[in-house]
Amino acid sequence: MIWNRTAECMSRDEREQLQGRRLKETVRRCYEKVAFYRAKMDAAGIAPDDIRSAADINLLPFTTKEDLAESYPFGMFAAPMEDIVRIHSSSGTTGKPKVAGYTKSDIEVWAEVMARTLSAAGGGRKELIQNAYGYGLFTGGLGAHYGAEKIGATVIPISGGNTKRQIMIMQDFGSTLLSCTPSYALHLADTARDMGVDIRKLPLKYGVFGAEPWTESLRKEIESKMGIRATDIYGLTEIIGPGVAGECHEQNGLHVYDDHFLPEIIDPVTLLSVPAGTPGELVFTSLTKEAFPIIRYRTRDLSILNTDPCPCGRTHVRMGRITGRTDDMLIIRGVNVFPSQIESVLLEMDGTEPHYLIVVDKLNGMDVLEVWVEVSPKVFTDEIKGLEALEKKIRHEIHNVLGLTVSVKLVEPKTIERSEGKAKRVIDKRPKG
Ligand code: DLL
Repeated sequence: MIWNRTAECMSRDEREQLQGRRLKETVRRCYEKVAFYRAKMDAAGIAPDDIRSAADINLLPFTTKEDLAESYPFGMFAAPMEDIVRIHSSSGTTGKPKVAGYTKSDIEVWAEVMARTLSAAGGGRKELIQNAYGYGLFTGGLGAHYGAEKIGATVIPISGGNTKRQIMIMQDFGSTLLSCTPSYALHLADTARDMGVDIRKLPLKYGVFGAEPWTESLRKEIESKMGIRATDIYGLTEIIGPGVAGECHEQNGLHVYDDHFLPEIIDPVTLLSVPAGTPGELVFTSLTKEAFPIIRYRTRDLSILNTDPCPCGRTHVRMGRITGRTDDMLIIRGVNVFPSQIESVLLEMDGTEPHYLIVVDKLNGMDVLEVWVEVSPKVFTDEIKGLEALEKKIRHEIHNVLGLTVSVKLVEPKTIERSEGKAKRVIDKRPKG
């Protein structure tokens, strides 16, 4: 279902006009209220009046994660604290967390884009939404919660974790839509199987999965294990949280809610904008946020934009699934490696489970990459010969994709730690610097 036909299906021209007007307001707000933007724009010789249309976005300087760290926690806020009704932050595994503030109007915008995302995924008033994104400072739980209420669905605010209870609730309440990270969805599916519950026979129909990178193969795996349609949802704390973009039933790219968030792709080396259809780093400018407006934010997420019309009728620009992050990219003996490339190989392989870990280290000055992968219980009980053949096959396939020789360690079922939120797939033990 299309939640807001006026906004989601307007003509490209109309939307560009709207983006232009909103961009002008945002730039003026930033310039007047945030010292950081005023200083940056002054240094670049740009005044708010120089911005006349959405195309003028190119004139503006970028904002980076480092800029946010310097203004931690509230330095980028453009509204007085008494107008800010909520604060969220990212987990901040590297350095200080990123902090976002919301006015009442920002919360309303967020609920709106989440309502669009959940509707696009299949959600409606009749759905029972088991929201297993974590509630708390993380944006996932409350973001999805407000969207679910806005569409009039029934929310089960179960949050992440307590996996067996999740399965019990799913059975007893008859949840029809599950929202969580894809890695947690997989863990839920496996736990259900161990409990003797066949999720495919339950009322569950839809999954709205995001907050971490996942591949098309993992989608297929989850869809078949759960008997659902799984769609991708993207977002980040700095822009609003979940709901910056979401997939529809076509499952062919995520509709970017570009009446609220203006996307660009840049070449991460030259920092120049590239046309739709060229892969690169995603950059977003918020168009309607009050408390924490943000201009040309470099996400470090790698994607591609697609302006072709979608058969669903929505006219938003679409972004491809995130293929990696500029800072996720491992450089192994000079070869660029994205964890998603390894995931795709593993998921195509018979005899392995979709649970893996990439361990990188330096041995005698050489980078070494080891892929740990769980084998399925059946294969594990096979003879050694079978295991050796499987290991060799994986090594060979990875070599085909990456052009790199890696070592493969087959591990027993259930030895790799399961995640209840964002999975950690890479352990880099190499000394920093
Ligand atoms: O993860 C917001 C979110 C919650 C999105 C629930 C979707 C669902 P952060 O914790 O700030 O916010 O992390 C943002 O997570 O820059 C990406 O690198 C990654 N990410 C988010 N969604 C996807 C996705 C939330 N669908 C960072 N595919 C982003 C790949 C994703 N990566």
